[in-house]
Amino acid sequence: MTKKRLPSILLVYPSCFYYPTHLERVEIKTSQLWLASYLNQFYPVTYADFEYDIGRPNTPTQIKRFKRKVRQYLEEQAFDILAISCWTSLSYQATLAIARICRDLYPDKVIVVGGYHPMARPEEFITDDKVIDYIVTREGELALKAIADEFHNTGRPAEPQIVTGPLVTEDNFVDYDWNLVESFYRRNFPEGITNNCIYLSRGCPFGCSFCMEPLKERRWRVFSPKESVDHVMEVAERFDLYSVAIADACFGMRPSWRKEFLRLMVERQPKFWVVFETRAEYLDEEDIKLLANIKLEIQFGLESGSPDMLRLMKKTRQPEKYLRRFSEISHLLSDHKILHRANMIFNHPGETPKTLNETFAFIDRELETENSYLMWANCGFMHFPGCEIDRNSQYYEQTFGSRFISGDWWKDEKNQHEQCKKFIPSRELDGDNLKMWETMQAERDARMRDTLAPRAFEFAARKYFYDWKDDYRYPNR
Ligand code: B12
Ligand code: SF4
Repeated sequence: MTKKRLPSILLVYPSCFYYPTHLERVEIKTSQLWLASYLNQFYPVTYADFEYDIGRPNTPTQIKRFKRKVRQYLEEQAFDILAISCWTSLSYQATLAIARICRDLYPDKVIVVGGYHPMARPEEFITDDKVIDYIVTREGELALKAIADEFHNTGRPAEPQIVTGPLVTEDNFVDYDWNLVESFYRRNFPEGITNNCIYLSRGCPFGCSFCMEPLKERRWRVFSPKESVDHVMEVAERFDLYSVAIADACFGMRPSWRKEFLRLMVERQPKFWVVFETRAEYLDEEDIKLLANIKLEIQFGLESGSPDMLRLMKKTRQPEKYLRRFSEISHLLSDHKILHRANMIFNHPGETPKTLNETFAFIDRELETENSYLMWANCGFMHFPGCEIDRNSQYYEQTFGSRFISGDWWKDEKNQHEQCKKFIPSRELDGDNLKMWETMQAERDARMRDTLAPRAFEFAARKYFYDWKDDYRYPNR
């Protein structure tokens, strides 16, 4: 009996169409690499990132050229299963374009898509020409393995199938296989990269209105503290990184894990910056004292300073306590000279002049602290499909007069970054009032800069607010 050749998987990050080129690109796509690392234990896997290797096209002519290059790439590449990661909705058009080119070239190859957009809108991948065979929602590891296991028996299914990816438990957590991105890395970043993101855990027990994470199973799963520290050290050393960002949906949820991880991390005395995002409830004074010993930036998805908005965002059931806790932790962090950042969302559905005033009153109170290490990252609401707001849009429309004016923007041939921001939060914040938050923020720009301690000011100018480099306080101007 002849032994069957193992099916090979080409895992592609498709790039985005109509997404401005000046906006940052993510150098190494962590979700795709982790997925590839799992599959590579069983099947030959190739990692490809078309955003870097081909480009991010913005005009019909550039898209034509992109498609030509994709065709050439697929003609030259040996594979049995094309696995496309439509990780964000921004990649919807590119995903379909690549799938169609592949189908045109190879009527018999299996095409699979997975990622957040297939989870938000699985039916949008079942097109009249039925080019895609499997649409995987949630986590991809076990579902893709099952498809590859059956490849020689089933080939292409007669009809497109929507598959719910089973939960990946800790037993199935694998180490990151950085060798899979080695040639991609050397080709695209000959001078190296400064930062890389890594996940140490999966799952989030919260249900924020604007986030898609709650569509997945919420169970928190994590590498052991020792393994986690090893992973952080390994990636930093391998790529000689300036910083490593832990990009977990919910970093440090279990206190015993967090304390052990932080202790071991500090013990290793990293020379690089460590960045993570968490909630103020997940830190205490003991952690903060310990963390003062390494180069660290902590981000908080604070989102709003208005109790009504925090309730609506489903960020917390006890907004007053949540805000108090943030203030306490932020002051402790500043006392220990630890850089931290509050990420804020303005104009979320239901936002009104009253809630904006509440948020800026909260910010004003925090801005009374001199020599602060707290930086503010203020952002307008971006509407992405798949979250609670998207599923309950009628509630927001009827209750607040919210208007989702850009419809299914991910299908439009227009600037996607602008389209996803076209949105009216409430009757009161329509027309000229739409930019009210930006005016209120501009009134505080100088204060947000001047209350920072010199080290925090310099850090913020280098990393986030480049125009601050012209300020007299910036060293060696
Ligand atoms: C980390 C993260 C980032 C990091 C990415 C770092 C990196 N190196 O890749 C950073 C901060 C850079 C980032 C940026 C952005 N992000 Co982001 N991010 C996340 C976050 C927190 C990840 C969650 C996580 O824990 N992943 C762990 C891994 C294991 O799970 P996973 O990513 O889901 O991957 C699994 C599945 O998706 C599936 N899968 C993925 N690909 C494929 C392919 C196939 C074939 C199959 C079968 C399965 C499959 O299997 C994977 C492994 O299990 C999520 C969710 C959140 N809470 O906010 C948002 C999220 C993904 N981001 C989102 C957005 C919108 C963005 C930005 C556009 C934001 C912006 N304003 O610029 C950019 C776009 C970046 C880009 N690539 O162009 C949205 C996407 C929503 C949507 N409908 O598109 C999310 C869901 C947040 C939200 N609003 O709900 N992000
Ligand atoms: S925003 Fe953060 S805390 Fe909220 S559901 Fe998403 S991952 Fe969880």
